[in-house]
Amino acid sequence: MRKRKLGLFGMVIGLVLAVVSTVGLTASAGTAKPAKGAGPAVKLAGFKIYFIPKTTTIPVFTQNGIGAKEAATKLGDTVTYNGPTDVSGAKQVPFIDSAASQGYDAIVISTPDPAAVAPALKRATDKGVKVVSYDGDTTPDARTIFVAPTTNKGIGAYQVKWVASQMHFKGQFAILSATPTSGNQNTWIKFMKLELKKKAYKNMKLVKIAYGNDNPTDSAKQTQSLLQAYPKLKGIISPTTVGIQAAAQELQQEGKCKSVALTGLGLPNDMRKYVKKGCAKKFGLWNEKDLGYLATYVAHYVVAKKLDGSLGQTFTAGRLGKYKVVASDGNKPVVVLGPPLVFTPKNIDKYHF
Ligand code: RAM
Repeated sequence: MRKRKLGLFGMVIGLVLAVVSTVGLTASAGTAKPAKGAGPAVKLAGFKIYFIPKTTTIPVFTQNGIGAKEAATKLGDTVTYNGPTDVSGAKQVPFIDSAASQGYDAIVISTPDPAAVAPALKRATDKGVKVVSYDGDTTPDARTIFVAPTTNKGIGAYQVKWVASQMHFKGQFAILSATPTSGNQNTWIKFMKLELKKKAYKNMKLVKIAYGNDNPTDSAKQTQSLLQAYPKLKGIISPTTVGIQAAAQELQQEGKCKSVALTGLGLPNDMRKYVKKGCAKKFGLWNEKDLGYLATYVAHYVVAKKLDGSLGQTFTAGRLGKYKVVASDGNKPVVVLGPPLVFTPKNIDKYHF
């Protein structure tokens, strides 16, 4: 989480950046001149970062890529944004291998399948590439730091609270997730189940966890099946921007927006028309541009050897301010972007992403 005070480390980073800007470093010339008799030149910027989303076809990741490029411009680095058109860990592997063989300094990755990408990430690490995961984490041994959008516990608990208040703490509800291997969704679901143990939810029953694979067609089909199999269904939590949008469309088509409460994680631009029709009254997300921006700053500092995953290290991520490397909800080392944004019919028009 952010910390207010600028510590010694932040000042050192500030000094380094000041040096970088005074010597006018560009993306291709980020090398500080060594003093006479000193060791080899230390690269301060001009890093090549390969940014690999779960897929290039989901707007969330486009936003992450925009934020990543903004950060790179600020830092004097370059970002290549590329990934598969399917949501598949196996299909991310060629992108990881190509980053490693082309001499990239760092890979920033969100994966739908941690086990599928871990061997390739370790191969890349062996070649000297630094790995930072964000959004969809890898296995901890395959990356230096994970950049989380918000705390897992928080996002799990919020989604349960949002659905509960709309279904008056009573009745059956289901979860429509992404792929069954998706680490971020699985972790959030784990924390939803923890929240559900509280007394307040004793009259609510989670009847099914369905998987729409972060694919619009699969997600729509899974929503249809849920509505057929559970005619008394009172709520759906969809912790994926693809799932929640497909579920909203389906509920609207079936005329069930009033009887089935829908919540989860969605993009305001995807959800606006459904919110206006009363098909989603409260859901959340975070600023996806900022998430890509923060992950790129973390990758930069890892390559620059300013961050190594030690807990307690602090750094300044440009316009976002100061952050700290922490242990969060049983995972470490993690940098957490911040609390989620909550969208309602009242505020949805303030958000345009
Ligand atoms: C989808 C993806 C992504 C997740 C969001 C909430 O876009 O699964 O990983 O963070 O939903």
